[in-house]
Amino acid sequence: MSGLYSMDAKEFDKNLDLKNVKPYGDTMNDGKVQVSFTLPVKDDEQGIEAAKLIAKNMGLNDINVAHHKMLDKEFTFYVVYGNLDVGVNYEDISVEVAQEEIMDKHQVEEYIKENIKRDIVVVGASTGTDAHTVGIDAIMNMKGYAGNYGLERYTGIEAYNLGSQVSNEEFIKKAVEVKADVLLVSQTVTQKNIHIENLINLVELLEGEGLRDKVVLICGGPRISHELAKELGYDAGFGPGKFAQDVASFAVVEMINRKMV
Ligand code: B12
Repeated sequence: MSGLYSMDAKEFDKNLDLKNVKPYGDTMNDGKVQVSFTLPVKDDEQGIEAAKLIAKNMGLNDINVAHHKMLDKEFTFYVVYGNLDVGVNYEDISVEVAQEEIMDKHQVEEYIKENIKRDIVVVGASTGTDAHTVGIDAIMNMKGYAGNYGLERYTGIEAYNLGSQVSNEEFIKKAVEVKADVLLVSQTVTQKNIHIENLINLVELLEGEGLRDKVVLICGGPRISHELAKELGYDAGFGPGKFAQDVASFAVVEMINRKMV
């Protein structure tokens, strides 16, 4: 065979360089990415060209608008493929995580029994104007999420899930009433940074009432990272792909570290 068909797989770059990691598409270091976005323009040739230029401004080469679909008369959705030439130094990256060692449900229950020696009280809610309940339910509800039981099922945890659109004042009132050890706040809507304002407001109210140091304060949601949570005055933050055992592992160890028992 000759030409294109005789190309040997060995000709492709196979070298993984962790000091310059690039997206992987078909072969190592090809830098292939897919991005999608909406432009407030008509779905026509001019719009497609605009989408290509946007991708170019993002630093992509070899650009291909793979899909364009009218959402409304003046709005179009684009899916664009391209190559990225620049990589990142993976070895230089360090990320602070809430808890290095995650216990499973059984281990958390044993930890509470052996170290805390009483039930711990957890109060959670989706606070402020936020109506999204699925995140806090995933962490707290008996049936849990994606095969991971929620805190309500844990022996040694007394869990109160207040639901959504709970004001910070109501949230604190319930926490005081049930003598909460751990507060869990879920925030999903981030438009105009509304989640930041609401999360900060809760910390300020807790500080005002002299309660901040008496609880383990944790937030979570699709745009929450541990780093952001710490910045806002929380003890920990959890984003997508985190489950009850992640939160519980952090909370029980934090209670012991802070001598809250
Ligand atoms: C379902 C849904 C709704 C439902 C909610 C119903 C309900 N009972 O929850 C309804 C229709 C009510 C709704 C309304 C709105 N929604 Co909505 N919604 C969604 C949708 C489709 C799914 C969210 C979800 O359930 N995810 C599944 C859960 C399991 O994931 P999660 O929340 O990330 O939770 C995980 C982690 O983040 C973490 N976690 C979450 N919370 C917590 C808390 C703690 C303590 C811890 C430790 C961990 C943790 O653990 C979970 C499990 O791993 C998303 C789009 C999407 N596909 O994500 C939009 C989305 C969240 N909604 C959005 C918007 C804009 C709205 C509205 C403003 C729309 C409008 N203009 O009216 C309103 C807001 C209403 C309000 N006042 O809050 C935007 C948010 C954009 C943004 N970043 O701000 C999204 C992203 C859609 C989009 N692409 O525009 N929505």
